[in-house]
Amino acid sequence: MRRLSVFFLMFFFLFGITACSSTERTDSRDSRYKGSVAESRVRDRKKLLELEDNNSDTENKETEVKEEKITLKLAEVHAEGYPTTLADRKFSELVSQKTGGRITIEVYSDGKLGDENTVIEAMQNGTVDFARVSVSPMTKASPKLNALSLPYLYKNSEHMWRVLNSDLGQQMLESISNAQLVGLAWYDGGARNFFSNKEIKSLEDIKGLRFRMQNNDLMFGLAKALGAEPKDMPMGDINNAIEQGVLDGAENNIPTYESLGHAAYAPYYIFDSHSRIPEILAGSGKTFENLSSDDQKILKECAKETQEYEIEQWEKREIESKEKIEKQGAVFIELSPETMDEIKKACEPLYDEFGNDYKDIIQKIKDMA
Ligand code: BDP
Repeated sequence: MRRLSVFFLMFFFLFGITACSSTERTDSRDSRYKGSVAESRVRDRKKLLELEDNNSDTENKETEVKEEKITLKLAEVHAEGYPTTLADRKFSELVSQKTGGRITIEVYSDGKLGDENTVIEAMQNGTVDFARVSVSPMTKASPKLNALSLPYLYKNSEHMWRVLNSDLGQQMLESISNAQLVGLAWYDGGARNFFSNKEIKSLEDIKGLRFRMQNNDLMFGLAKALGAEPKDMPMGDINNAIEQGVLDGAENNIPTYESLGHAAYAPYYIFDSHSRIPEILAGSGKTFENLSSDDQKILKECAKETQEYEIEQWEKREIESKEKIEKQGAVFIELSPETMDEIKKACEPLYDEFGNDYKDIIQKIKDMA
Protein backbone atom coordinates (compact mmCIF):
# COMPACT_ATOMS: atom_id res chain seq x y z
CA MET A 1 0.00 0.00 0.00
CA ARG A 2 2.79 2.41 1.03
CA ARG A 3 4.86 1.38 -1.93
CA LEU A 4 1.86 2.05 -4.15
CA SER A 5 1.43 5.55 -2.79
CA VAL A 6 5.15 6.27 -3.35
CA PHE A 7 4.77 4.95 -6.86
CA PHE A 8 1.80 7.25 -7.49
CA LEU A 9 3.61 10.22 -6.07
CA MET A 10 6.60 9.49 -8.28
CA PHE A 11 4.21 9.13 -11.16
CA PHE A 12 2.62 12.53 -10.46
CA PHE A 13 6.05 14.01 -9.87
CA LEU A 14 7.33 12.83 -13.24
CA PHE A 15 4.02 13.71 -14.85
CA GLY A 16 4.38 17.11 -13.25
CA ILE A 17 7.83 17.57 -14.76
CA THR A 18 6.63 16.60 -18.23
CA ALA A 19 3.59 18.79 -17.90
CA CYS A 20 5.73 21.62 -16.58
CA SER A 21 8.29 21.37 -19.34
CA SER A 22 5.55 21.77 -21.91
CA THR A 23 4.19 24.72 -19.93
CA GLU A 24 7.74 26.05 -19.83
CA ARG A 25 7.93 25.76 -23.56
CA THR A 26 4.56 27.44 -24.07
CA ASP A 27 5.10 30.20 -21.52
CA SER A 28 8.83 30.56 -21.77
CA ARG A 29 8.38 34.26 -22.17
CA ASP A 30 6.62 34.66 -18.82
CA SER A 31 9.49 34.56 -16.35
CA ARG A 32 7.19 34.96 -13.31
CA TYR A 33 5.29 31.89 -14.38
CA LYS A 34 8.57 30.06 -15.11
CA GLY A 35 9.71 30.91 -11.64
CA SER A 36 6.57 29.55 -10.05
CA VAL A 37 6.91 26.30 -12.03
CA ALA A 38 10.46 25.83 -10.82
CA GLU A 39 9.32 26.49 -7.25
CA SER A 40 6.51 24.02 -7.46
CA ARG A 41 8.90 21.41 -8.88
CA VAL A 42 11.17 21.89 -5.88
CA ARG A 43 8.17 21.62 -3.59
CA ASP A 44 7.10 18.37 -5.28
CA ARG A 45 10.60 16.94 -5.06
CA LYS A 46 10.70 17.88 -1.37
CA LYS A 47 7.34 16.20 -0.81
CA LEU A 48 8.58 13.06 -2.48
CA LEU A 49 11.73 12.99 -0.38
CA GLU A 50 9.68 13.59 2.76
CA LEU A 51 7.34 10.78 1.85
CA GLU A 52 10.25 8.45 1.18
CA ASP A 53 11.74 9.54 4.46
CA ASN A 54 8.54 8.91 6.37
CA ASN A 55 8.26 5.65 4.63
CA SER A 56 11.68 4.43 5.73
CA ASP A 57 10.90 5.77 9.23
CA THR A 58 7.80 3.58 9.40
CA GLU A 59 9.83 0.69 8.10
CA ASN A 60 12.41 1.20 10.84
CA LYS A 61 9.66 1.44 13.43
CA GLU A 62 8.16 -1.79 12.14
CA THR A 63 11.47 -3.59 12.43
CA GLU A 64 11.71 -2.22 15.95
CA VAL A 65 8.18 -3.48 16.71
CA LYS A 66 9.07 -6.89 15.32
CA GLU A 67 12.10 -7.09 17.52
CA GLU A 68 10.44 -5.63 20.59
CA LYS A 69 11.15 -7.80 23.63
CA ILE A 70 8.18 -9.36 25.36
CA THR A 71 8.26 -10.40 29.02
CA LEU A 72 5.50 -12.66 30.33
CA LYS A 73 4.73 -14.00 33.80
CA LEU A 74 4.02 -17.60 34.77
CA ALA A 75 2.51 -18.50 38.15
CA GLU A 76 3.26 -21.74 39.99
CA VAL A 77 2.28 -22.71 43.54
CA HIS A 78 4.98 -25.34 43.94
CA ALA A 79 8.58 -24.82 45.00
CA GLU A 80 11.65 -24.78 42.75
CA GLY A 81 12.74 -28.27 41.80
CA TYR A 82 9.18 -29.69 41.95
CA PRO A 83 8.30 -31.52 38.68
CA THR A 84 5.75 -28.96 37.48
CA THR A 85 8.08 -26.06 38.32
CA LEU A 86 10.86 -27.77 36.36
CA ALA A 87 8.45 -28.06 33.43
CA ASP A 88 7.50 -24.37 33.73
CA ARG A 89 11.18 -23.48 33.56
CA LYS A 90 11.67 -25.79 30.58
CA PHE A 91 8.79 -24.00 28.85
CA SER A 92 10.47 -20.65 29.50
CA GLU A 93 13.81 -21.98 28.21
CA LEU A 94 12.29 -23.40 25.00
CA VAL A 95 10.41 -20.19 24.25
CA SER A 96 13.54 -18.13 24.78
CA GLN A 97 15.51 -20.45 22.47
CA LYS A 98 12.88 -20.48 19.73
CA THR A 99 12.49 -16.69 19.73
CA GLY A 100 16.21 -15.92 20.02
CA GLY A 101 15.62 -14.35 23.43
CA ARG A 102 12.84 -12.07 22.19
CA ILE A 103 10.19 -13.58 24.50
CA THR A 104 11.07 -14.06 28.15
CA ILE A 105 8.84 -16.03 30.48
CA GLU A 106 9.49 -15.28 34.13
CA VAL A 107 8.49 -18.14 36.42
CA TYR A 108 7.11 -17.14 39.83
CA SER A 109 7.15 -20.30 41.95
CA ASP A 110 6.03 -20.91 45.56
CA GLY A 111 2.70 -19.15 45.02
CA LYS A 112 4.39 -15.72 44.82
CA LEU A 113 1.62 -14.49 42.51
CA GLY A 114 -1.16 -15.91 44.69
CA ASP A 115 -3.12 -19.13 45.15
CA GLU A 116 -4.55 -21.04 42.21
CA ASN A 117 -7.97 -19.36 42.20
CA THR A 118 -6.32 -15.93 42.28
CA VAL A 119 -3.99 -16.65 39.38
CA ILE A 120 -6.77 -18.15 37.26
CA GLU A 121 -8.71 -14.89 37.66
CA ALA A 122 -5.55 -12.91 36.99
CA MET A 123 -5.07 -14.82 33.73
CA GLN A 124 -8.65 -14.01 32.76
CA ASN A 125 -7.92 -10.32 33.42
CA GLY A 126 -4.62 -10.53 31.57
CA THR A 127 -2.46 -9.53 34.56
CA VAL A 128 -0.83 -12.97 34.75
CA ASP A 129 0.10 -14.57 31.42
CA PHE A 130 0.45 -18.24 32.33
CA ALA A 131 -0.21 -20.53 35.28
CA ARG A 132 0.31 -24.16 36.03
CA VAL A 133 -2.64 -25.25 38.16
CA SER A 134 -4.52 -28.38 39.14
CA VAL A 135 -7.65 -29.27 37.20
CA SER A 136 -9.65 -28.96 40.46
CA PRO A 137 -9.64 -25.13 40.65
CA MET A 138 -9.89 -25.00 36.85
CA THR A 139 -13.36 -26.61 36.97
CA LYS A 140 -14.75 -23.17 37.80
CA ALA A 141 -13.69 -22.06 34.31
CA SER A 142 -14.86 -25.27 32.65
CA PRO A 143 -17.17 -27.45 34.81
CA LYS A 144 -16.84 -30.40 32.43
CA LEU A 145 -13.25 -30.85 33.69
CA ASN A 146 -14.87 -32.48 36.74
CA ALA A 147 -15.36 -35.48 34.46
CA LEU A 148 -11.55 -35.89 34.44
CA SER A 149 -11.16 -35.91 38.21
CA LEU A 150 -13.88 -38.22 39.49
CA PRO A 151 -12.63 -40.69 42.13
CA TYR A 152 -11.42 -44.08 40.91
CA LEU A 153 -11.92 -43.07 37.28
CA TYR A 154 -8.60 -44.29 35.88
CA LYS A 155 -7.19 -47.78 36.25
CA ASN A 156 -3.68 -46.36 36.47
CA SER A 157 -1.44 -43.60 35.19
CA GLU A 158 -1.20 -45.14 31.68
CA HIS A 159 -4.99 -45.04 31.42
CA MET A 160 -5.07 -41.38 32.44
CA TRP A 161 -2.41 -40.49 29.84
CA ARG A 162 -4.23 -42.40 27.13
CA VAL A 163 -7.23 -40.18 27.88
CA LEU A 164 -5.29 -36.91 28.14
CA ASN A 165 -3.41 -37.58 24.90
CA SER A 166 -6.56 -38.50 22.99
CA ASP A 167 -8.82 -36.18 20.96
CA LEU A 168 -11.11 -36.12 23.98
CA GLY A 169 -8.19 -34.95 26.14
CA GLN A 170 -7.41 -32.19 23.63
CA GLN A 171 -11.06 -31.07 23.58
CA MET A 172 -11.08 -30.96 27.38
CA LEU A 173 -7.85 -28.91 27.35
CA GLU A 174 -9.40 -26.47 24.89
CA SER A 175 -12.68 -26.27 26.86
CA ILE A 176 -11.25 -23.49 29.03
CA SER A 177 -11.17 -21.16 26.02
CA ASN A 178 -14.80 -20.26 26.87
CA ALA A 179 -13.40 -18.60 29.98
CA GLN A 180 -10.75 -16.40 28.31
CA LEU A 181 -8.07 -19.04 28.92
CA VAL A 182 -5.85 -21.08 26.63
CA GLY A 183 -5.20 -24.73 27.51
CA LEU A 184 -1.59 -25.48 26.62
CA ALA A 185 -0.48 -28.80 28.12
CA TRP A 186 -1.33 -31.53 30.58
CA TYR A 187 1.05 -32.47 33.36
CA ASP A 188 1.08 -35.43 35.72
CA GLY A 189 -0.08 -34.97 39.30
CA GLY A 190 0.02 -38.63 40.31
CA ALA A 191 -2.46 -40.34 42.62
CA ARG A 192 -3.83 -38.48 45.62
CA ASN A 193 -4.02 -40.14 49.05
CA PHE A 194 -5.29 -39.13 52.48
CA PHE A 195 -2.84 -38.47 55.31
CA SER A 196 -3.51 -37.76 58.94
CA ASN A 197 -2.05 -37.46 62.42
CA LYS A 198 -4.38 -40.33 63.33
CA GLU A 199 -3.89 -43.88 62.21
CA ILE A 200 -6.45 -44.92 59.56
CA LYS A 201 -7.08 -48.55 58.75
CA SER A 202 -10.75 -48.61 57.80
CA LEU A 203 -13.51 -46.42 56.40
CA GLU A 204 -14.79 -46.17 59.96
CA ASP A 205 -11.50 -44.47 60.98
CA ILE A 206 -12.01 -41.78 58.31
CA LYS A 207 -15.43 -40.80 59.64
CA GLY A 208 -15.48 -37.47 61.43
CA LEU A 209 -11.89 -36.52 60.50
CA ARG A 210 -11.35 -32.95 59.38
CA PHE A 211 -9.45 -32.94 56.08
CA ARG A 212 -8.24 -29.98 54.13
CA MET A 213 -9.54 -30.52 50.58
CA GLN A 214 -8.92 -28.60 47.35
CA ASN A 215 -11.41 -25.77 46.94
CA ASN A 216 -13.72 -27.64 44.60
CA ASP A 217 -17.24 -29.04 45.07
CA LEU A 218 -16.28 -32.48 43.84
CA MET A 219 -13.39 -32.72 46.31
CA PHE A 220 -15.59 -31.47 49.14
CA GLY A 221 -18.20 -34.02 48.06
CA LEU A 222 -15.58 -36.76 48.17
CA ALA A 223 -14.67 -36.01 51.81
CA LYS A 224 -18.35 -35.93 52.75
CA ALA A 225 -19.06 -39.20 50.91
CA LEU A 226 -16.48 -40.83 53.18
CA GLY A 227 -18.03 -39.30 56.28
CA ALA A 228 -15.17 -36.81 56.79
CA GLU A 229 -15.41 -33.04 57.24
CA PRO A 230 -13.90 -31.01 54.39
CA LYS A 231 -12.00 -27.81 55.22
CA ASP A 232 -10.88 -25.08 52.86
CA MET A 233 -7.44 -23.51 53.26
CA PRO A 234 -4.29 -22.96 51.18
CA MET A 235 -2.08 -26.04 51.11
CA GLY A 236 0.67 -24.01 52.79
CA ASP A 237 -1.45 -23.65 55.94
CA ILE A 238 -2.04 -27.37 56.52
CA ASN A 239 0.85 -28.08 58.92
CA ASN A 240 -0.02 -25.14 61.10
CA ALA A 241 -3.70 -26.08 61.20
CA ILE A 242 -2.84 -29.64 62.24
CA GLU A 243 -0.52 -28.30 64.93
CA GLN A 244 -3.27 -25.98 66.16
CA GLY A 245 -5.67 -28.93 66.35
CA VAL A 246 -8.15 -27.53 63.83
CA LEU A 247 -7.35 -30.16 61.20
CA ASP A 248 -6.68 -33.91 61.29
CA GLY A 249 -5.11 -34.20 57.88
CA ALA A 250 -5.42 -33.58 54.18
CA GLU A 251 -4.88 -35.42 50.92
CA ASN A 252 -2.29 -35.10 48.19
CA ASN A 253 0.24 -36.93 46.06
CA ILE A 254 3.59 -38.13 47.45
CA PRO A 255 5.78 -35.34 45.99
CA THR A 256 3.56 -32.59 47.48
CA TYR A 257 3.38 -34.40 50.84
CA GLU A 258 7.17 -34.50 50.85
CA SER A 259 7.73 -31.02 49.47
CA LEU A 260 5.51 -29.42 52.13
CA GLY A 261 7.04 -31.47 54.96
CA HIS A 262 3.72 -32.98 56.08
CA ALA A 263 5.34 -36.12 57.53
CA ALA A 264 6.30 -34.24 60.70
CA TYR A 265 2.65 -33.27 61.33
CA ALA A 266 0.56 -36.04 59.78
CA PRO A 267 2.72 -39.17 59.46
CA TYR A 268 -0.03 -41.67 58.51
CA TYR A 269 -0.11 -41.82 54.71
CA ILE A 270 -2.84 -44.11 53.35
CA PHE A 271 -2.53 -45.58 49.86
CA ASP A 272 -6.21 -45.23 48.95
CA SER A 273 -5.44 -43.50 45.59
CA HIS A 274 -8.86 -41.88 45.53
CA SER A 275 -8.19 -39.50 42.63
CA ARG A 276 -5.80 -38.76 39.83
CA ILE A 277 -6.23 -35.09 39.09
CA PRO A 278 -4.32 -33.88 36.05
CA GLU A 279 -2.32 -30.68 36.15
CA ILE A 280 -2.82 -28.08 33.46
CA LEU A 281 -0.54 -25.43 31.96
CA ALA A 282 -2.78 -22.57 30.86
CA GLY A 283 -2.35 -19.17 29.26
CA SER A 284 -4.30 -15.93 29.42
CA GLY A 285 -6.67 -15.42 26.48
CA LYS A 286 -6.00 -11.67 26.67
CA THR A 287 -2.24 -12.17 26.46
CA PHE A 288 -2.63 -14.46 23.47
CA GLU A 289 -4.90 -11.97 21.66
CA ASN A 290 -2.10 -9.41 21.84
CA LEU A 291 0.51 -11.69 20.32
CA SER A 292 1.13 -12.39 16.65
CA SER A 293 -0.15 -15.71 15.35
CA ASP A 294 3.47 -16.83 14.87
CA ASP A 295 4.23 -16.16 18.53
CA GLN A 296 1.04 -17.91 19.64
CA LYS A 297 2.13 -20.94 17.63
CA ILE A 298 5.61 -20.94 19.20
CA LEU A 299 4.13 -20.76 22.71
CA LYS A 300 1.69 -23.59 22.04
CA GLU A 301 4.38 -25.81 20.52
CA CYS A 302 6.88 -25.18 23.31
CA ALA A 303 4.24 -25.87 25.98
CA LYS A 304 3.31 -29.19 24.38
CA GLU A 305 6.99 -30.12 24.23
CA THR A 306 7.26 -29.83 28.02
CA GLN A 307 4.56 -32.44 28.67
CA GLU A 308 6.81 -35.48 28.19
CA TYR A 309 9.56 -33.78 30.15
CA GLU A 310 7.22 -33.23 33.12
CA ILE A 311 6.10 -36.87 33.08
CA GLU A 312 9.76 -38.00 33.28
CA GLN A 313 10.44 -35.59 36.14
CA TRP A 314 7.27 -36.76 37.85
CA GLU A 315 8.21 -40.43 37.75
CA LYS A 316 11.68 -39.70 39.17
CA ARG A 317 10.35 -37.43 41.89
CA GLU A 318 7.67 -39.88 43.08
CA ILE A 319 10.38 -42.46 43.83
CA GLU A 320 12.74 -39.95 45.45
CA SER A 321 9.98 -38.42 47.57
CA LYS A 322 8.79 -41.79 48.79
CA GLU A 323 12.29 -42.67 50.00
CA LYS A 324 12.64 -39.27 51.62
CA ILE A 325 9.36 -39.31 53.57
CA GLU A 326 10.00 -42.81 54.81
CA LYS A 327 13.25 -41.55 56.34
CA GLN A 328 11.32 -38.61 57.81
CA GLY A 329 9.05 -41.02 59.69
CA ALA A 330 6.02 -41.36 57.39
CA VAL A 331 3.99 -44.49 58.09
CA PHE A 332 2.66 -46.02 54.85
CA ILE A 333 -0.68 -47.78 55.20
CA GLU A 334 -1.97 -50.25 52.63
CA LEU A 335 -5.69 -50.70 53.14
CA SER A 336 -7.28 -54.16 52.97
CA PRO A 337 -9.15 -55.05 49.74
CA GLU A 338 -12.41 -55.01 51.75
CA THR A 339 -11.77 -51.47 52.99
CA MET A 340 -10.81 -50.37 49.48
CA ASP A 341 -14.09 -51.79 48.16
CA GLU A 342 -16.03 -49.95 50.86
CA ILE A 343 -14.31 -46.68 50.02
CA LYS A 344 -14.92 -47.10 46.28
CA LYS A 345 -18.58 -47.92 46.90
CA ALA A 346 -18.98 -44.84 49.10
CA CYS A 347 -17.64 -42.72 46.22
CA GLU A 348 -20.05 -44.06 43.59
CA PRO A 349 -22.86 -41.50 44.22
CA LEU A 350 -20.38 -38.77 43.21
CA TYR A 351 -20.70 -39.97 39.60
CA ASP A 352 -24.39 -39.03 39.66
CA GLU A 353 -23.85 -35.85 41.59
CA PHE A 354 -20.97 -34.48 39.51
CA GLY A 355 -20.93 -36.56 36.34
CA ASN A 356 -24.57 -36.64 35.27
CA ASP A 357 -24.07 -34.04 32.53
CA TYR A 358 -20.93 -35.75 31.27
CA LYS A 359 -22.02 -39.36 31.02
CA ASP A 360 -20.77 -39.68 27.42
CA ILE A 361 -17.34 -38.30 28.38
CA ILE A 362 -17.10 -40.64 31.37
CA GLN A 363 -18.07 -43.59 29.20
CA LYS A 364 -15.39 -42.68 26.64
CA ILE A 365 -12.82 -42.48 29.45
CA LYS A 366 -13.84 -45.89 30.78
CA ASP A 367 -13.62 -47.33 27.26
CA MET A 368 -9.98 -46.25 27.12
CA ALA A 369 -9.04 -48.32 30.20
C1 BDP B 1 -1.10 -30.32 44.26
C2 BDP B 1 -1.28 -29.63 42.93
C3 BDP B 1 -1.57 -28.17 43.15
C4 BDP B 1 -2.85 -28.19 43.96
C5 BDP B 1 -2.48 -28.73 45.34
C6 BDP B 1 -3.58 -28.55 46.38
O1 BDP B 1 -0.11 -29.76 42.16
O2 BDP B 1 -1.69 -27.52 41.94
O3 BDP B 1 -3.57 -27.13 44.00
O4 BDP B 1 -2.22 -30.08 45.09
O5 BDP B 1 -4.03 -29.52 46.96
O6 BDP B 1 -0.97 -31.69 44.04
O7 BDP B 1 -4.00 -27.39 46.61
